[in-house]
Amino acid sequence: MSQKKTVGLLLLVAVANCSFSQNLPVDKKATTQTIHLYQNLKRLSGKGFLFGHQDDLAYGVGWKYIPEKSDIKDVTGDYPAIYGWELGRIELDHPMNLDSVPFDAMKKFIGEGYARGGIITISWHLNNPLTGKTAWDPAPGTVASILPGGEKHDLYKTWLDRIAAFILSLKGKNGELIPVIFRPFHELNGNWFWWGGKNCTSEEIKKLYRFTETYLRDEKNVHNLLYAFNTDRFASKQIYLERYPGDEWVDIIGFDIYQGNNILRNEDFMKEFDRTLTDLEEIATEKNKIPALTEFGFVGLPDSLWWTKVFLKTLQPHHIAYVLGWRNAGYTTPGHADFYVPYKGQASAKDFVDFYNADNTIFQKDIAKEKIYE
Ligand code: BMA
Repeated sequence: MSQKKTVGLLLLVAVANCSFSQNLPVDKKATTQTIHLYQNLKRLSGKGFLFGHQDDLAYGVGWKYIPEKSDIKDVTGDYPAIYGWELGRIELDHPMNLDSVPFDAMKKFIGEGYARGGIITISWHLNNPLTGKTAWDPAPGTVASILPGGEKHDLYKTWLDRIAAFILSLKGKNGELIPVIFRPFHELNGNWFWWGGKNCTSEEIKKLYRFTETYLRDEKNVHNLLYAFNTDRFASKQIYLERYPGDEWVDIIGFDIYQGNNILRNEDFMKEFDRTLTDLEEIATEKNKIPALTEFGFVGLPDSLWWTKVFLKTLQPHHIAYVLGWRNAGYTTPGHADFYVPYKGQASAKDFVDFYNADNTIFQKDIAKEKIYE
């Protein structure tokens, strides 16, 4: 081959490599199914958005652990496309998480959702490693204490060992590892968690994010994770990016937003939601990341038309890959509603069916057709 031809061929390979690598997750050793999940999430972002629900198969309003039951299925006849789960307390080797979901049962539910062609995402409200209290104990110095050189660093590594063991135990029917969207240190711009806002510096949390990922990937050989970076509501793109660990550490970018707590009126919610979605999508385009609404909800769903007139109406012009409704804990104390998707007979259930039937919402039956792991 002439020198000219060789150079030409090398150039071609380099260009092909370069554009290909932009369509790969940040873990260079990600499993085949994880790569496919990433690429299909990207592909589907333009088409519609996947609907997800936290703890969907474990319990709902008025029930717990009934095989194949789901509040979403009771209302629509279909399961969600995304299943959210929570690992808080696994770090302590407890048999169940902070919401009393046994990890063994969770593993089974994860297998079921994956077998149906659904997607798994996992959050982690890990305890405070410095004080031994909960995730909501914002003691100063906690993040610094678990970074390399810190007094609780070795303890934190044992916690990550348990996370790794769980993630590596998730297998499909052919023994393949089940891909998981992992979103550690969520809502990190708020002040309520020990890893959040003013409770540590931006540099500290970025270091922690990078350490966590490096340890899981390079020490524990975990290669079935996509990494989701996620804030709470945010005031500007600049604020969103203050604690962002860097493009080479993140696959999915998202934020959490709730109506009911501090945004009461539909109009105010819609305005804020639309602006944050626009900001997120701009960042996602600039950085070539997948945008997602990593948690949302209107506590108790008092507005019977909320799904179509507020939520869908605002989402429609956007290109978010998925949305995750928070857990249906039920009526935790009499009269105190703690649920975010409708159950059968709930005031917004009928409207949720219209939402389900809209062209751009994707639930289980639709996602199964997409064969996202192939
Ligand atoms: C929070 C609430 C808590 C729960 C935690 C972890 O936002 O729903 O009740 O313990 O998530 O799932």
